Amino acid sequence: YVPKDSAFTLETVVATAKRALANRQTRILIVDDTAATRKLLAHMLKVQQYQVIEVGSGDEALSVLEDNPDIRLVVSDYYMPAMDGYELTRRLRRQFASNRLRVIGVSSSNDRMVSVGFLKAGANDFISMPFIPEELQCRIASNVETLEQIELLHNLASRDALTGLFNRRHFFESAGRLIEEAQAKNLTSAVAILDIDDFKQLNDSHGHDFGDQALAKVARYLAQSVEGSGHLLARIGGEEFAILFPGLSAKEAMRLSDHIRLDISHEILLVDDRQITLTVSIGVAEIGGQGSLDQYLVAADRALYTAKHEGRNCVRV
Ligand code: GH3
Ligand code: MG
Ligand code: MG
Ligand code: MG
Repeated sequence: YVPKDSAFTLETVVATAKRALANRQTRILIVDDTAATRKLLAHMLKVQQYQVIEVGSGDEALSVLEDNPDIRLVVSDYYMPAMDGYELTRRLRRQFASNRLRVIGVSSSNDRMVSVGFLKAGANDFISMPFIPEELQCRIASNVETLEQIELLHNLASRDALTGLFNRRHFFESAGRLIEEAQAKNLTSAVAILDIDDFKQLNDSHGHDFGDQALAKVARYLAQSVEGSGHLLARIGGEEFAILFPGLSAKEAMRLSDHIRLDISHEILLVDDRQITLTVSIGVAEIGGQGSLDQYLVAADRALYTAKHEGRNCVRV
């Protein structure tokens, strides 16, 4: 079920991801000690609209990759004087999983074991030289497609189907890293749990589908309020959302949360041609010391309980 006219439905998320993938020019690194081969490979790929970087050794390849994390594919020669293609592939695999970086070996050796050596070292594919241009292009395209499919799946797995917001799984996966980054700068973070007030009543009076659409509207509204802020928003339960405020104190998070609360209470939501208003209650907790995210969420949940108890449509810490 996809709610009407929400900018954050799963369908639009998928469409946006696909468009982004189609527009992105995949960056490819070519590693070969022979300049002529390098140029030939680079030319064949550039005519296919790929962005190509060329280097002459394994060491250069490693340092270029370090500076260019957006390189997604490496085409490596086998025989090179200092570090051969197997060794480069093994080193790459220690740093980058196959779902992040594809490696394709190339060699003009007549020894068919070279392709086996590359695959054993962790390469995804192999091309014999002299290559047929179509074969090169097809193998590159197929590896790029695999990367794109992985990215699309990753995107889908981190989203909630009704609202298109990040889901609980993604929230827990990402929050830890954001909190640690803030801690490294000696900053606290804060977390808020938002729960729609009397939502059961809305379902009871208008039906579950109507409730779903209202939820999608609130989600869209929340997404707009955190857009570009660096705050992490997710739908963590039925009509519950969480926002992580990395690097903020509870006081700052409360101020922002109260803005959101007030704005939602003033917003007239158009659901199924009906105008409704909703309110939310919010519990905030500061993330300071060594506790786990779970513990802080429990604290935020307690604050939320207090907010509900003290009349709803308010923020408590
Ligand atoms: P309170 O102000 O105390 O939060 O009251 P409430 O009615 O919102 O709270 P309660 O937790 O008792 O009920 C939440 C309701 O939200 C129950 C459930 O039917 C509804 N709900 C949860 N997830 C969904 C959903 O995905 N779609 C719809 N339509 N309703 C949902
Ligand atoms: Mg060579
Ligand atoms: Mg609830
Ligand atoms: Mg509720």
